Amino acid sequence: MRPHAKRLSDVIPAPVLVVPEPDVTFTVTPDALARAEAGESPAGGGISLELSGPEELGAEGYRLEITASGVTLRAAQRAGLFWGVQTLRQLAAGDGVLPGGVIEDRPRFAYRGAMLDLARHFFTVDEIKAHLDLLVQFKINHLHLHLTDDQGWRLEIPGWPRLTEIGGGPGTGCDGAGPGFLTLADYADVVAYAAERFVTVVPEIDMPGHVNAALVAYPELTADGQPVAPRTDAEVGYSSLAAGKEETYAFVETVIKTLADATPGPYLHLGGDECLSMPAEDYRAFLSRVLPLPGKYGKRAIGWHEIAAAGLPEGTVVQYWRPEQQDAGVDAAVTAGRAVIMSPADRVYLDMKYDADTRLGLDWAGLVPVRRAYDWDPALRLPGVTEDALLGVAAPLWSETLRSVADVQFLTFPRLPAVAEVGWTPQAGRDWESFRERVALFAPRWEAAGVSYFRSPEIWAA
Ligand code: TNX
Repeated sequence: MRPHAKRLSDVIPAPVLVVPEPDVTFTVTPDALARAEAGESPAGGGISLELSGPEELGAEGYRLEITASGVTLRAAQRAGLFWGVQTLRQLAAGDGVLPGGVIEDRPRFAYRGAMLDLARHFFTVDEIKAHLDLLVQFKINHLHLHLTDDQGWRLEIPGWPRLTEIGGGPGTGCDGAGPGFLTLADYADVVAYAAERFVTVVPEIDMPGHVNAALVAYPELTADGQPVAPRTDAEVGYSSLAAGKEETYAFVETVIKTLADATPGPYLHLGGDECLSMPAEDYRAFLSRVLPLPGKYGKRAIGWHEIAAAGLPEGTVVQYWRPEQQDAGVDAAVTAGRAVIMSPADRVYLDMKYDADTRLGLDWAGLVPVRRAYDWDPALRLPGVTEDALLGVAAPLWSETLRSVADVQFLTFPRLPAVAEVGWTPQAGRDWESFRERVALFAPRWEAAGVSYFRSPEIWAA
């Protein structure tokens, strides 16, 4: 692509309002930016942070003014200042020169999420933090951790030590890749690190399906009390908790209470997907007892959209994912007042291959090139599920085929920036050609930072 002078609009996600002031620039230092990011006021170096209005830009909005004599960043809340600094960082990339003018910005949706699957392959605290640092640059504000599945159980639960002794095993594949688990202290460390960056951690314990690791650790949780074998393959849908056993509910309540106590954020994700080995009435009976538990401990339940088959307590959030299930009762949940997170696999699953040659990932929901992740409107995806019902948009990354942080980055970039813009920028302010040009500018930055992004031919000529 032809090199061009920096433009005030070269930001991802695209801001709501950009008014450039031609021929005006201001130069910032990395130091001043770091102080601004830490919320230090005055940040020095000509950057001034003001925690005063504009109220109309909401809890995460900000107003940025760049003149020849300095930068003024205003927001009603500290989160807005933090997102404003992410905008500044993108504009300053390279030489520190900021193009002059005014930006006014606020998100379309309150929930802009990314999910990392620690169960199929474990990632350490440091790896999770480094990943988060890359996500917040695009104003992602929820980090969903998929902590348990058939192949692994990755969170310490006091009183149930075999979960992590046995369930902290290899994950998918028999190459020994990916063992480990988070102690509660590790989890608190991640949660605190995220909170400093205005990111809410959403922990997921998947139930009543995807529980083979728990059943291996505690055979008393199986329907007949018989031991089951550990699994490292990528099959889904074969395991379930026993809906008819009281032990099940004692276990589940301990887990949910542990999670609620450890999680300052408002959400607990209870999974609920792919319970293919459980009769439908057992599934509903299980959920009718379990979905109210987060509320009992002061939290809101989130579940994959299969939970819409059950009665949903007030405050429950439904996360839509399966492309072919256009009519899974999500619209009825919305009519009953429940909120929805949009994660259609054929648009935002970061573990889908980009193209037929992609060496990682899956293709059960089709190929997801960058433009496919970008060019859609979450408010038009499901009949009866319109803008007002949407809490937001989230991009899951399942880790069956992942073995390293480089693998995570390869599937995440540049698709996550596309999804971040879907979640932040008003639909009328989005345009693929514009996104393509803006995301192209990240190649040298990712290269300098050692981020192994996918050099998509949709964006970069071969
Ligand atoms: C479906 S998405 C699953 C996961 C797999 C994923 C792979 C969802 C709620 N369940 O168990 O890892 O497909 O793409």
